[in-house]
Amino acid sequence: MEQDVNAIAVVTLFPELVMAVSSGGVTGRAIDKGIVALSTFNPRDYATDRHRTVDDRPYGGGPGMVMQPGPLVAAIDGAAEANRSITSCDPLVVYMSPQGRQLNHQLVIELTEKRNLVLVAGRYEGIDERVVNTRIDLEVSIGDFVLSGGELAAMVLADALVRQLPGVLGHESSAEQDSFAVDGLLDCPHYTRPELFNGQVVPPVLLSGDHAAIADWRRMQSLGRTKQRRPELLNEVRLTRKDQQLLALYTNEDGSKEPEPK
Ligand code: 9D3
Repeated sequence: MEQDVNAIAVVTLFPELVMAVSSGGVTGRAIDKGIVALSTFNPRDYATDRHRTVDDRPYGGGPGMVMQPGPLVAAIDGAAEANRSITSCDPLVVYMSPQGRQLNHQLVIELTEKRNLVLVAGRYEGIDERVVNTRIDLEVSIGDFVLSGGELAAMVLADALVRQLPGVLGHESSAEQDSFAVDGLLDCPHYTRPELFNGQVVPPVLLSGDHAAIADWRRMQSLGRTKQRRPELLNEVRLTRKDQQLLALYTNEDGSKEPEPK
């Protein structure tokens, strides 16, 4: 039995869409390294009728179709058991759903604790509520906008999760360096060569070689941009006196200074 593997199984009618996560990038490398096992389970493979039906009309009428409980539960149970044989852990079954708890960094971190994850991606109008009642531990939404199904949401969650697992990122870009992980602030601006591009120069401090001044400038940019763009995030952050000084010195992107609070 393998140790230290995180098994993520996605229950989906569109497995080829979900497996795009495994080709390339940080998540692809994590799979190649054996840190994560990603698999898909298709309810259609568990359908028992001649046409492999997985959806039916909603009781009570109305538009669209609903995923039938039979093939879906069989696929979820198959996924949970396959993950158990990889991890020896009990599953957490997550339904990607517009009615779910909205995904954020905190929830991603919570889910990295679960070695056996089954992500259920719905299609049509959704899944039969009795599947939610009997199989789903948690419902997760990725935000207040309408997708065509749960697959992209499951991929978003899988990507965010995998990059937090130990050994996935090199220390040059460790997960702790991420925006929202460095005490909940937005990232600072980045520059690379050339020094002059389309009439715009690189902020001189970044060319100064003064590492303390560079760190201060980056911190100031993070603080200032967070205050400008996502002020609500600052309510969750404890600012040092130095932070408050840097924030007071911050100049907006339009060159104007922050208006002083009255
Ligand atoms: C237009 C259909 N809507 C009728 C009022 C309901 C609806 C059903 C199925 C809306 C979206 C979906 C498919 N979405 C997901 O499966 C989904 C989702 C999303 O749409 N937004 C944010 N997070 C998620 S997680 C899964």
